Amino acid sequence: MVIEKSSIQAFNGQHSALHQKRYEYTASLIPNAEDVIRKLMVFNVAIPSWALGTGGTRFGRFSGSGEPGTLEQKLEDVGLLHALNASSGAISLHIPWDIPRDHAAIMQQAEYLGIAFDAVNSNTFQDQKDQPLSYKFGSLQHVDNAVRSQAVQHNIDVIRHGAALGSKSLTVWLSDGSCFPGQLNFRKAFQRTLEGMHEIYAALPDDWKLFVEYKAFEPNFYSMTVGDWGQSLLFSGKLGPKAYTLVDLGHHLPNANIEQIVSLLLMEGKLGGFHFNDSKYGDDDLTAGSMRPYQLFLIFNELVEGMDARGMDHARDLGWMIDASHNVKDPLEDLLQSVEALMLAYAQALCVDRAALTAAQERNDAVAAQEILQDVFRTDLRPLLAEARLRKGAALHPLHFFREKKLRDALVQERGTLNISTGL
Ligand SMILES: [Mn+2]
Repeated sequence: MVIEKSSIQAFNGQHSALHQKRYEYTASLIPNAEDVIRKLMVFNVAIPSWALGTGGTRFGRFSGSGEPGTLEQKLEDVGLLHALNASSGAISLHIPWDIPRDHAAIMQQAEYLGIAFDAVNSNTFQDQKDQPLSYKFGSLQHVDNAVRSQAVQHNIDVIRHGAALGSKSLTVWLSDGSCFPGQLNFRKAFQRTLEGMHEIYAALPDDWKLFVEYKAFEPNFYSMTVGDWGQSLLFSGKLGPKAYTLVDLGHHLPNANIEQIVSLLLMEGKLGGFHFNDSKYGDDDLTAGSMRPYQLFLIFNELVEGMDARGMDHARDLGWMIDASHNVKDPLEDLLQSVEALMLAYAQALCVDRAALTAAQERNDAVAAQEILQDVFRTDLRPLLAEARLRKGAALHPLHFFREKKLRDALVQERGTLNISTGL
């Protein structure tokens, strides 16, 4: 399904008078409003191919209707999101759930939709049909060299698929670890994993990055072989300059100070990218910004400060991805909400009075520092986001448009009710 530009323009026309009023007022409050809008216009968050269908838990999955059943349909869905918000111009593929059959055709479709291929993701946390050896006791950490080789080869295959599509990075998330004390020799598991990672690293094209994602627990409940940012940093440091740590917001123990982690990884030049989501308890895979919007803002505040300190390009130098699972919401509506929350947190971070904050820090003025941050956080910047969309020909209110035009009903009409998406 392709959204006609004229349909978006007509929708925007209906809402333009109110938007103009709100925008002018907001811009009058923000000294660098034009700069913020320019940066928002070039910022994109990659959509994971596995989040376009309804997700599930180990207890059940309640599939929706009109889900994308093929990679082509997944690209169409991302194209639809991007047409509405102008900020979802990339897709992050998961192999083997989304193996392209015809790379050239897929690239042509993506180009038509204005979609780039972000990081490709390998999967050694499940056994696939026809796979000779099992990952039940890990992949790269496995005591059996044959299992480790199989996992290495899979990652190299994923790189090949990505390279054929113009991807520039591989994300490796390992479920390796142990469920019981004594099950695993931690040091040997680390060393075996490192050895495998070296082989994968050696297969990276020159202009590629390897993202080492960590997770505190689940599916292993006693130890994870890449369990936290320190362990990930150890791996990425030992691997070399193309290896980076990837931060998934849901992969920490409760109350972790993620903004501080981000700041220090940036300082070391080892922050590679993000998986955005939100959580109340653990890896809950909820909509970004739905639980802790202030924390999301604080994370972006450190990102902007840290990237500016290193002269980095906000839009291009880090990998920005969503990693979420939509169990009860329409996946497309949920993704629109997530991207909006991320753009808002980014806009807020861009509006922080950096000089005033630094001055407050230098005089140990905790009260002023809090006021500076909370003043921005409590200012409604949504009109700046809408203005950035308007200037790019996207919808003033993507979610309203999606509902008003009954886009899910149209997808169900087109695809039927039984189409089930591959993914979590
Ligand atoms: Mn993730």
